[in-house]
Amino acid sequence: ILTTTAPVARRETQAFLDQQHQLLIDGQWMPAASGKTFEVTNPADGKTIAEVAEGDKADVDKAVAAARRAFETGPWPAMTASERGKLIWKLADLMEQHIEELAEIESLDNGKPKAVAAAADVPLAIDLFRYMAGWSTKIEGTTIPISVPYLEGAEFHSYTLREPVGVVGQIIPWNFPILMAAWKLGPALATGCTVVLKVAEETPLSALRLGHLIQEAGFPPGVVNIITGFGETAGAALSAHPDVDKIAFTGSTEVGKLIVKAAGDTNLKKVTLELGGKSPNIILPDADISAAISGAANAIFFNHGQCCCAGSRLFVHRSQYDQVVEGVAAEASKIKLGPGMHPDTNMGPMVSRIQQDRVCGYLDIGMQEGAKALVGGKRADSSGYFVEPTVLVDTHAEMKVIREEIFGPVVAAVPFDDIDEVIATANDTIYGLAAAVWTKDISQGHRIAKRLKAGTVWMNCYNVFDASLPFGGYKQSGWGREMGYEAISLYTQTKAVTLQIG
Ligand code: TXE
Repeated sequence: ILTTTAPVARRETQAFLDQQHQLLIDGQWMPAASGKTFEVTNPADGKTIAEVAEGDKADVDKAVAAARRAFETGPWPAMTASERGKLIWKLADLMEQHIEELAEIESLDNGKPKAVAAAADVPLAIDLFRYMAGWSTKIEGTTIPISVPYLEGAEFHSYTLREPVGVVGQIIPWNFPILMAAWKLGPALATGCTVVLKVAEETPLSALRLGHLIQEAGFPPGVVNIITGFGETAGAALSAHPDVDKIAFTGSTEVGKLIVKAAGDTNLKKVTLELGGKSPNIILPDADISAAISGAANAIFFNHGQCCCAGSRLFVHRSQYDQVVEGVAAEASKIKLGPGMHPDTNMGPMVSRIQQDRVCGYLDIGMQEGAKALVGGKRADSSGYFVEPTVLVDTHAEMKVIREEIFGPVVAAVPFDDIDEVIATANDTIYGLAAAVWTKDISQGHRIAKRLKAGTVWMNCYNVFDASLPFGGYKQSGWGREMGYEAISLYTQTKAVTLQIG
């Protein structure tokens, strides 16, 4: 672990952290109705960096009422699609002016290297908003020729309208705080919905900063409301709220199921879910081995393995197995752990003590069940929540480290002998978020891509994202898709209008 002191945050970042952090409801910053607050810590050293309002059901009720008002009356529904698009674009411009500050907030709050947040998280969020700003003016219905058998001779004109679903509750996790906020807010705003955003309790800060920029951009009050608070209180109140038309959730499969249940028990609100994964990364014998090795390391170690699409199961053809596994282990041992603010840090801490314990718990169980760590295998000795990048071998199909999502920098390597076998094993999971295949035989690659049960398949690459590419899961990795036109379609609903002519 890099022990030299990391640079302090810039003046504007520190000034933001020192503020009193409140809830954004109806265009106003306000304390929680209960008056409660909670502390936000820097996972690199466990120290408190900010204190935020602890919103719960009473605040969610207020926020939903504000979002409802903003959806039904006032400036937002009267705005043209072009005006909405301009506001979203303006928000992206404002974010661009604050990249460094947003990246620092993200690094201090989540633990990720500032350089990564400045090169990936924040620019991807900006790009998402611009992409979605473009969609606002392109949401169209169709005209449909109809002939009704029991009304012979009658003439009709039928068309569809694509209308916003309404008031949307959005619940996001801590692994990519600002990017997840963008993935959720972008399509909601482009389609004319209004939002109550419940951010993760571990990482509320960048979304709060975004809230200030949303106000600066000029969004009408109530269009975006931001609640900081806990899942069991604020999150649960939002998902059970009778006046919320849709919940968009990213998080654990376990909580995803609670959201579906809450929707079913209340108003059958629409639900989209982006949940866990246990993504297979398959290296065929003819692959470019050095590219595959660094790709496999990136697949699992990017964002400290705290990615829903992390390549956590590495399948390598037996003929290349030793070389690849040793190569990935060598990459792992080169990774410098340190505070996200340190310029030499390659990997920061886990987001929280809980997450560190969860990951280390999996490592312990894995070793008890017979797995061996070629490199890593334990927490790093520090007051921060660090876990050593780990490559596990000697695993077998029934181990927890093979079956369950670890959500840390831990890859389990498994050798295979033939393609049918590896596809069957790769698909032998309750999840289906992402998968990858490395080969020079492109036809073979496409054939395998078709057979993998996953919402994303990467070929000769990993972790490639674009605002225009739909992202989401097969099986228990979720419902619906984020980004691309699919996200727009999931924030709208279709109305069929029919006129009898003459
Ligand atoms: O997730 P939670 P946690 C997976 C990953 C990780 C595990 C647990 O395997 O180890 O989940 O992480 C809110 N009603 N992923 O505990 O609890 C919560 O406040 C409504 C995968 O952090 O699912 C937060 O805002 N909301 C994942 C959000 O749900 C509730 C990203 C996510 O928290 C709630 C994160 C409730 N009853 C974790 N309980 C991915 N798909 O990327 C909690 N929340």
